[in-house]
Amino acid sequence: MSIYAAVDLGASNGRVMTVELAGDKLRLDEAHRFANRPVRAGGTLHWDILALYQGVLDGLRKAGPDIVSAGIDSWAVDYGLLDGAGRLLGNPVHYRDERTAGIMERTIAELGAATLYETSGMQFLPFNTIYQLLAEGDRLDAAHTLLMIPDLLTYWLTGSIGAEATNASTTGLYDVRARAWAWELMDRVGIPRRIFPELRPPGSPAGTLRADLELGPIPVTSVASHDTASAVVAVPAANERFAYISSGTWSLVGVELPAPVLTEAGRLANFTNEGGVDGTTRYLRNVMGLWILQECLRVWGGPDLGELLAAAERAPAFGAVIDPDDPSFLPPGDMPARIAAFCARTGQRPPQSRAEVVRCVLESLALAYRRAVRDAARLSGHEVEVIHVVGGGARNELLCRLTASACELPVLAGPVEAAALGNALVQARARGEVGGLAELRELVRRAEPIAVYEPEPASGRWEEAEARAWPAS
Ligand code: LFR
Repeated sequence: MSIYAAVDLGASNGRVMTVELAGDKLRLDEAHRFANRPVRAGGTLHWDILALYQGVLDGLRKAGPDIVSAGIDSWAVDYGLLDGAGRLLGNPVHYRDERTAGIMERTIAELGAATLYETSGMQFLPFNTIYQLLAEGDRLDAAHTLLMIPDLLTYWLTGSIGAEATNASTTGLYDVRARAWAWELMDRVGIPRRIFPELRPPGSPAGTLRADLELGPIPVTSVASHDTASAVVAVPAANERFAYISSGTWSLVGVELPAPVLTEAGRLANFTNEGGVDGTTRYLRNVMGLWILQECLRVWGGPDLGELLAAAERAPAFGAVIDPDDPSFLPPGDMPARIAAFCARTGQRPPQSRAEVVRCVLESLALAYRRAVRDAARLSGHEVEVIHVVGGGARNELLCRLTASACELPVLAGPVEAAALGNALVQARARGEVGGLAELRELVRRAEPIAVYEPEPASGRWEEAEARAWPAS
């Protein structure tokens, strides 16, 4: 029996889970959970990286001395910069900070969207690392090393420096076909090559815990450190013909492919090619996700989510719908007001009550999923028979039901802690305890409860609603 510690950092909280593997049995327990509270200081929105690191340390302590290894995954695109002595230069900035405003557009105007996409295969999101680095300006002069968030925390734990590949693939400075840093693209945009450490494939050793932590000489593994990559490892799929929705603050909606798809049609549909384990590609689109609902709850002063969802269930179906990916929903703020503004722009009566707002958000997400699943299948030629929903959103029964009906496909929901499971399974594999992706997925399928949602018969109402939120398409 082996116990792994999986550190999974999300946009609203971090978790340290222990995953026990004994033969073909898996057991998942939460050792520690802590809030991730971004801090606005001097007009810039930051991550509180030291609080996160402290949470990781507390969690590893609680996970206990019996763990055989540890690994960290987190959201993507964000980073810390180190000076030549390995000291952090400034607190990492949150990708939702507005310092990147206009930079993506300027870069596209200078280089052409096709050039950027051909190399990186990345969808165009204003916060991609490449645009954040361009926003740094001459602050980059002092930088010696760039470390993505999980690599930075790993460095503090072990002293070992490297760039884990699944997360590197989200920078926009990674050559998705060569699976290497895109040196020439860096030269063209003027980002110094010297700051990028050597790449590490997921599953690589990343040192052992420093002695001064007094946690024992536990090995750390560079897992699939982009949380979405880890979550997709733990999709309990029985065969390849599936789409996934990794559902948390974001919803990452797409298919798993053996190679990237770099077509113009895919670029125009804003599909991304992110690196996965075993050379797989996650061909997906970012859908704004439960973020919109989380921000509504914050603005409303934190009402009970269960009660609101029950009220949303009873609210009238197919009222107003929004395009969740409208740029107005990206920064933190008053989402109910922004939803009303979107409805006014598209000639719809805004939702009146909180329950109607929640219903509007969930139906709109289901519609965005329908569009993304269909686009993913069409653009890649990959057949989809079932949708796996993993992550916290798998708990949202109403959303899962709406998703099945909107997509006209069965939805299999679970596991909720997919990222932590995927994280631990890659560690187990690095120790030679388990085999290929199919075997990992079978372990999850046997161990974790999965809820099944069948679609309601097609009624034409989703098409009608889609035309209201996406009038141009
Ligand atoms: C999900 C996620 C997405 C990424 C977004 C920002 O947690 O990692 O995959 O696009 O966060 O980093």
